Amino acid sequence: MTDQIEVAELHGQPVIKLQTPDGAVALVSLFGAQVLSWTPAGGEDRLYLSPQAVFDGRSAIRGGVPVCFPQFGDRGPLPRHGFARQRRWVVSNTRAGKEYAVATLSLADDDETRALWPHAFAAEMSVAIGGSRLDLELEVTNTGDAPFAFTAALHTYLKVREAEALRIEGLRGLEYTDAADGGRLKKETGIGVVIDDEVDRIYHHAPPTLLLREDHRAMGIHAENFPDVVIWNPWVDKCAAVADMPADGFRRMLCIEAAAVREPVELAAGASWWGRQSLVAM
Ligand code: TA6
Repeated sequence: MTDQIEVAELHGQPVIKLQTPDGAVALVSLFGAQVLSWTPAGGEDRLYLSPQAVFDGRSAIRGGVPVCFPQFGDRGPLPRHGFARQRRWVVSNTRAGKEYAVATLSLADDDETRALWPHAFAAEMSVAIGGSRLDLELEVTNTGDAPFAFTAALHTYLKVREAEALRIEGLRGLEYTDAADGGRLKKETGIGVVIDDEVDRIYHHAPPTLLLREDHRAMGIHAENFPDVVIWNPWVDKCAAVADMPADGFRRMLCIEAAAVREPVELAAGASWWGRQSLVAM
């Protein structure tokens, strides 16, 4: 590795630490290929990591950017959000330059994954930082000889100053599935989505760029090849029922997830798919 990329530990779990000369830093857990922390140059950590997150190398880690693959949520027979977030990935590539640092982690099928999901695959998660940007890319290749389908998401937990005081722009006019209201299909009418109750929505055919506005700061969120965007905040009651989050944790987080959920991705033998989410701190 380079002096900008090193192996470190967080709560006893191995992480890759990426740094750039301008002061940007990210921590990526090998468990789940999960970004746990991202501080843009000259800024503060913009990802939420629950102070009650469990780091036992088995449980899903609450916060950062969990990789949901090959199943989003409960939309299928697999464990919730698939198995990728609870597998140990390996570092397959690292690169760094004056303005960037990037690490790629890989996961392939093995006896355990095939027992859950009988397909041969290779997944790569690339994490790049530099300046005010975080670029995340998930690539999936069908390494078997039969087609398969999957759903996926980058389940990004953004750290917010006060959930009730933010606004998400760019979703007006979109259809969404309201998972907090029995999965009803609705249409977004608000200019900006605000959080003042439980929100668990899958917006379809999302535009490539959204803006999260907060008091005195903002975040640009750009997605490619992920047609859906999931907005999630558990609010008071659901948050109280989440064991690895403090009771007031919902005030400090908002998930804005780049997702491919409504239409599963179909991959022919030998074919690859990739999806990307970029965050730009402002
Ligand atoms: O992406 C939103 C969601 O599917 C919610 O329904 C919510 O329960 C959340 O993910 C967290 O899931 P988890 O399995 O990590 O507790």
